Amino acid sequence: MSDQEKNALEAYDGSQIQVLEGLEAVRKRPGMYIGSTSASGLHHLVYEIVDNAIDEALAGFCKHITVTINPGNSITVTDDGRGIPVDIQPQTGRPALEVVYTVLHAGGKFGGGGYKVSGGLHGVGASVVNALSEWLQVRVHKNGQIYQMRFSRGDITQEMTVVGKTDHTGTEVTFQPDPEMFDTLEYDYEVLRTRMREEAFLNAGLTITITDRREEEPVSHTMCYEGGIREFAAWWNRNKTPLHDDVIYMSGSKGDASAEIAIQYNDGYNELIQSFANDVHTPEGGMHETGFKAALTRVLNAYGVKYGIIKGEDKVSGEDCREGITAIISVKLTDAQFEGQTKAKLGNAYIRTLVDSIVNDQLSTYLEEHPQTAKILLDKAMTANRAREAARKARDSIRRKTALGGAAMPDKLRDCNESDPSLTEIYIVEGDSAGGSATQGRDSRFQAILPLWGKMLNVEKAREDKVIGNDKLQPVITALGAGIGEDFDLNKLRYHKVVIMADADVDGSHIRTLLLTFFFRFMRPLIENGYVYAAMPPLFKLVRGKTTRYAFSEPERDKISAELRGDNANAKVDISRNKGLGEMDPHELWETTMDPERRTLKRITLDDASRADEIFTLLMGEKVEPRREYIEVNARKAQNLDY
Ligand code: 1YM
Repeated sequence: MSDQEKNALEAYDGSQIQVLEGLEAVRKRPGMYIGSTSASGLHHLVYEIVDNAIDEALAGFCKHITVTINPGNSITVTDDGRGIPVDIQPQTGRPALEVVYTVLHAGGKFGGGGYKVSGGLHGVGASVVNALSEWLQVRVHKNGQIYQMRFSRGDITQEMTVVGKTDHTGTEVTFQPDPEMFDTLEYDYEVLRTRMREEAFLNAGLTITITDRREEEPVSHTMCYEGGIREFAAWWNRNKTPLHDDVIYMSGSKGDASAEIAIQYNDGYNELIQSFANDVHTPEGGMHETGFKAALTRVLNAYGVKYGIIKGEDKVSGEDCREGITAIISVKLTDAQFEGQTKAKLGNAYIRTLVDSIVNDQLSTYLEEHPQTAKILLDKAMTANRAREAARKARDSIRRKTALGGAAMPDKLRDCNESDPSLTEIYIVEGDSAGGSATQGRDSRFQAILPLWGKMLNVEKAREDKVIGNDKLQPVITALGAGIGEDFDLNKLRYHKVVIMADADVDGSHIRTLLLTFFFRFMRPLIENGYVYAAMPPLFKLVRGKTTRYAFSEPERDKISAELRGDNANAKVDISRNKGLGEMDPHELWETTMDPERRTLKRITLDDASRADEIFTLLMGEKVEPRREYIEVNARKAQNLDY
């Protein structure tokens, strides 16, 4: 920032605040302002307050932000910036601090003359949090004084008052979300930590400390990344094997807009592009991603042709160029337009041109200066290209076989009679003996059984052509009937419930993980549309006399045991731990695990695909150390592996 700009910012005081709307609107329709009143809305409150502190950091005045979850789930956010202005705002005759917290859309963000960059999507700010808080207290350290103000549900309960002296500047906000407004009041430390980590990566040099004080022993993490998004890209690859040591970093700006890009390839086959606009994640992509992809493909092809690596017609596709890529794209702009279903896509067309030209120029230069890395990337793209060709042939052959008719169904499949997919289920069962019980126990009108056995291919390490050709997975692909990879077509799916039935032991969780990895990588719409389930066999069987009951957890076991005893405390209740699916007789398996009236099915969701990618990579990838660490840390949870 130039000195002139700094002076302009310092001169900016309460006078620029604009008054737009009342706060009752927020309490009437909270969803309009924070998306929802579920857990996501609850967490959103924190982001709103933190956004203001981050803006202060972007303006160059704040170095350290803290976020604390207090006992009782109130939240405290502090920063060491200039402190919210406390002078009287001429338009309203009220202190600026009061206006910021009581008037909707108040704040420099909307005047255009204040901060250069704003979150756009999130700009609704402090007053919204105030309106939705049972109580809120803000303290401003400024001019050697501590100014304090308190509110309840948006109404002032304490006018701005000087409560003490101070030797520094900054803002401290504590709020208690209003139980009348939210479905849940329980903050999730990991959710907040993930978001704060992201903010720390996106704002190089900013320190963020997050602390959970709800338990006797506080938990705390301090994050500061001098390398910014370079470190972010390396962090995503931390459990993978990078193909080049240094992260490729590019940046540039035009007018008010700026962009940074960081790239590091790994030896895997997946594409991970995380893009942000004004620190807001844009999972649906948009113009910044489009510009990036176009330039990446162009530059790699141009380099390949120039040095005779790519010949004539053998150009590599965009997908080939992105195999194994981890890329972070972060753009900042004053007039961000968020589009799409969830407002998670950046629409400003000039950003495409900006990112394209940065990548075009700087990646070309990088490749010229790093011929070894250039060769690795070109080789990777060309191998991807050949594999894609092989996969296409393999898919074609599957398609031809399927087109020839029913003969193509796998031998092991015990199909059902019903043919309307919306009414049918397929149980993919671990092991032949469990498969046998399931086949006998099922309702063959609508339930199909496909047994799988033995050690399966680790799909994390295999390309699509290998996966299609694999003798364990081919029956799954054929039975589901919807193809694989880019050919995958939900309309052709033969069963609308795909149930993975495996034991609750280590082998079971291994096969479950393998299948889920496979679905995640090659049939993602299956998970996204909620067609995949895990069967939940009971953990305990309780018998008293002629009565048999099943329990799915230890607390439930104890509860049922007490129920069976009734008034008779000494009655004998036989409790056994279920050993495995294979040891249940067909009737038992039906009763406890397959009967739609009585079973528990757990739907597998992927509300955060990148997190799933992380866990899959950790569990399935090549590095042993992080996997062991993960298993150790999650040893307690591992008993019922949770996706
Ligand atoms: C823990 C939350 O809100 N920090 C914060 C907010 C502001 C300022 C500094 C600030 C901004 C400006 C000048 C300016 C805000 N000020 C306003 C408004 N932390 C937190 N720190 N001086 C201080 O915009 O130029 C809104 S937010 F509108 F009053 F200027």
